[in-house]
Amino acid sequence: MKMTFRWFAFGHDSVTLKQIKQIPGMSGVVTSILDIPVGEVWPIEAVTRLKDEVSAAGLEMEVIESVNVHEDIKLGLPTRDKYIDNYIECIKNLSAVGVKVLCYNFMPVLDWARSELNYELPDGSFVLSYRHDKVLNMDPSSMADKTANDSMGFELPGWEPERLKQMPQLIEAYKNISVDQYFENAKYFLDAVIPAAEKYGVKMAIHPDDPPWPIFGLPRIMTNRDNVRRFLDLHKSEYNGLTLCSGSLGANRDNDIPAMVREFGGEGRVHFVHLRNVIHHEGLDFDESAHLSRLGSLDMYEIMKALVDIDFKGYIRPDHGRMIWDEVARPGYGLYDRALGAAYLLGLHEAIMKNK
Ligand code: DNO
Repeated sequence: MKMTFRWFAFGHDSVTLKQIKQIPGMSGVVTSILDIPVGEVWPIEAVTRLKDEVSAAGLEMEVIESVNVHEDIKLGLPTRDKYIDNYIECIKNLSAVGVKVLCYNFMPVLDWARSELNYELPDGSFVLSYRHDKVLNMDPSSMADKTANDSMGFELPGWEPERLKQMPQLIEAYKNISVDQYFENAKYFLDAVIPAAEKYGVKMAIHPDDPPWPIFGLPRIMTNRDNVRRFLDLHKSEYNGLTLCSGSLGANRDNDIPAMVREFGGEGRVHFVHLRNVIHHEGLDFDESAHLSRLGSLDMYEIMKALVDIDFKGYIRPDHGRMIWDEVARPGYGLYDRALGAAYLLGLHEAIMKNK
């Protein structure tokens, strides 16, 4: 497996490629182009520029996270075909510069959701946290301003201002879309895109819904083992795969992450793994935490063990870190705690390998 690090290109990150290169065991970065509006083609020139910048730093760029899916595709509107064609063009251009895995999500309107971006843990670090009641009481129309205030001036992936401004109308547009219809819309997308992914050698890896339960009455489908199975069965191909995110799926204490690694990874359908820990509280509430098993509710050893047992050959990355040592960075994506997370995960990996 290859250890990677998420990096926001073209001036969108406080972390530099030089710093990432110095983290022990890093093979490459997972990146994207945030400036291109969702639904448009990523031009070959921009993609090549990105690849050249990453290569010059001595790092690989084999995973992209994300090329977002236009809402018209998710809503199943007649205009979707144009956006699907553009999506395929993106896959083609990314393949031309050596991209092997494309992480994306099929969450309606919102990407991930939290009630706080800077919640203070007892150790004085700051993390993303989720209080279900607070999220339910959030006013979608004020989210753009709140997020801009809380995110230290960084644009958050999945919370782009242009997306947030349309939130109330978009939520309304989904009112009559059932979960079954939503799966149908996903199937239409997959049936068009997966043959192209096969042709260009880019494995699609859908990210689970974060958190993995419905919010704002929106249909959310990537939430548990059965729904992941249903999604992967919509189009049976190795190229219709999964980004297994321990923290997203793991927010629901009923989700057994090592079992999912064994089932879906064992079938060759997991191409990318996000590794982070969460602390479960009452009901659906949770906080993100440091990566160590004993500091959260997930057993990271068991997850890594499952990856070793299935001989996982894909990419992993330490997901969201705490904000520590007074770092000022994009919430969840500072340098220090993710670097500590990577070192810890590689340590687990080495120990498990030596005990095999
Ligand atoms: C948040 C991320 C997500 C993820 C997308 C993938 O930190 O895990 O924004 O990148 O859902 O499409």
